[in-house]
Formats: sequence, structure tokens, C-alpha cells
Amino acid sequence: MARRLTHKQQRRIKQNQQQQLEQYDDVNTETPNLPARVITNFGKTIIAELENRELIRCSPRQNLQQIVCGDNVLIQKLDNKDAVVTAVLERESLLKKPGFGGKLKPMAANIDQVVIVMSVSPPPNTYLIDRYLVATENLSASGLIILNKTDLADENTDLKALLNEYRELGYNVLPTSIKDKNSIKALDLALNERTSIMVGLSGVGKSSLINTLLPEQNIRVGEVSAASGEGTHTTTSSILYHLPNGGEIIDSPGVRDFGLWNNSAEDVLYGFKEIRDLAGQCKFSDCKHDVEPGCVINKAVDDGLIKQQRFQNYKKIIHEYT
Ligand SMILES: Nc1nc2c(ncn2[C@@H]2O[C@H](COP(=O)(O)OP(=O)(O)OP(=O)(O)O)[C@@H](O)[C@H]2O)c(=O)[nH]1
Ligand SMILES: [Mg+2]
Ligand SMILES: [Zn+2]
Repeated sequence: MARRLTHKQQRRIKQNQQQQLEQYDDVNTETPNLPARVITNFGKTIIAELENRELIRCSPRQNLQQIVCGDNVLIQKLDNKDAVVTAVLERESLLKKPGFGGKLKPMAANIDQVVIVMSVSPPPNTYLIDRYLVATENLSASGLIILNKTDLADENTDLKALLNEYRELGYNVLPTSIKDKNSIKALDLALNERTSIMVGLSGVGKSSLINTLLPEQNIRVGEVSAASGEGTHTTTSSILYHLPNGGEIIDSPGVRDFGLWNNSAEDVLYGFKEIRDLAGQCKFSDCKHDVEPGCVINKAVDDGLIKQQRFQNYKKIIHEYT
């Protein structure tokens, strides 16, 4: 569920913003500050949406933190086409992604569901799913796993095993195909009333799924890509779309490699919920869950309570990325 701010929180945020704004000489305090939502940005140019759904091109005021898709901001209009972002409202959550040199950079804000999109072909990669789930758990967001392009599955593809493994962990898992209307309906339902972001490798069908959900939204894709000068098919910046039944979906550029995420060991453990529930019960408080005697995690793997594959991915992520 999308969390709504209480009146008290809204008042506090407003007061903070006013104080922030008054520190800057370059901000015109006569012009009204209008609330807006960041739909997309390319470089320093931001496309924000006013409460009446009007889109406006903005540049950020100097010294503002990096603004991302999904941010709630205040803007001041310069004319009918352009505006300045004067403040970024407090974020409920911030999803980051690996940038160049292994540094994490902000990707999208105020997300409450991460939709991890995999496709039948090439086959899904549990290591990538688990890495996205680590990010999801640390955001306190829900995780939805999509297995797209089911129309390409042949009798040799064992979809059931993979779907069940994550369902048993409590994640919502949906097989989809842009050619199967019922699967798109199920996806629509799972996105209802939430702010979700689609993530996954390039080419798995994130944008296609959104286009199938929102066929009439092609116009906005055109608008935005014309403004950015990008004529290509592949998504190059995150874009937020409204869903007809309430809620929002953010399309994001697919990753081409697995990058470095630089999570801390605590974050990685927190990302594996069935493992974190048992950690702390090992004989040694600094147990690395390797060869130590009295390791509860290793026993749970032996007993089949923790899946071998998940434990291997946990160790791989701990070793490579911390
Ligand atoms: N057969 C089949 N093809 C699909 C399906 N969904 C998407 N595709 C195709 O997969 C290709 C890539 O789809 P995109 O939607 O651009 O993939 P993406 O995940 O948005 O890729 P990036 O923007 O690069 O991250 C396109 O040629 C789509 O037509 C599906 O359910 N079945
Ligand atoms: Mg795309
Ligand atoms: Zn242990």
C-alpha cells in the first residue's frame, strides 16, 4: 500500500521547506512553490508533473541533491514551459544502483514494490533475482518476481520449480507474456495502489509489459524521448507512469551486466529473510556460517529448510560485494 502522509507530517515538511528556501538568495519567495512529481530526468533536465497532471520541464536549483524519478518536489514556474525545482521533499525510500567505479547512485524514490523481471529466454538467473531481493528487503518494499515471455517456453523449460521456490519464501511470483491477456490482468492487479519499479536485464520485456498495460500511454513515451533526443528502442532513463486503477509503475533501463553493489554484510544478510531469521542462533556470535561448529544456518541448509541455491547466492554476494 502507498503510505499517505499525515497532516502533521505534511505541515512539518512544509515548515522545513520554507526554512530551507529562505537560506537561498536566488530563490524568489514571491513566486508560489507548487508541489510536483518527478516523472523522468535526463542529465540536469527534469520532467515534473503538477497536481493537474500538466508536465513541465525543470532545472534543479543549484546545491540540490541529485533528483530522481518518483521524487516529490516543489517547483517555481518561470513561464508556461519551464520551471525551477526549489526543493526535494523527504523521501520515504531511495533505490540505488551500481554506477561507474562501483559507487552506488540514486535510481528512483518513494518505491514500495520492486518488480524483478526475468524472461524464459534467456533463462532466469537466481543470482540476479537474489541480488535485487537484497535491495528490495533493505528498502522495506515488497518483491514481485515476473517470469515474462512464457509464450517462448517449450516442454523442456521447468518453470514450476523456479516459481515455487520464491513463492515458498513469501514472494509474489507471476508468469507473464505480452501475448496472454489474463497474465497482464494479473500483473495489473499486483501493481494496484502501489508505486512499483520494473528492474531486470535489458531485453526481458519491462517496457513491453508497461505498453501492454497502458497502450494509450505511447504518447508520453514519444514526448519524453523526443525531448531527450533518444530515438532508440531500449530504455535510457527511468520513467513514471500512472496506472488507470491507481498506483504508479516506473520503467527503468535494463542492466547489461551485474555490476558491483557494495552492500554491507549486514545488508546482505538482511536481504535473505529465511537466513536472517536464523542468524544469531549460531554457537559463535561472529559465526561466518562457513565451517564453524554449531552453525545453525549450515544445519538448516542440510535439513533443507534453507535452499542450497539461496545459500550459495548468499555466500557469493557476501564474498564478492562486501
Ligand atoms: N515473445 C515475446 N517477446 C516479448 C515479450 N515481451 C517482450 N518481448 C520482446 O522482447 C524485446 C525486448 O523488449 P523490451 O520491452 O524493449 O525490453 P526491456 O526490458 O524494456 O529492455 P531495456 O529497455 O533495454 O531494459 C522486444 O522485441 C519485445 O517485443 C513476450 O512476452 N513474449
Ligand atoms: Mg525498456
Ligand atoms: Zn553460522
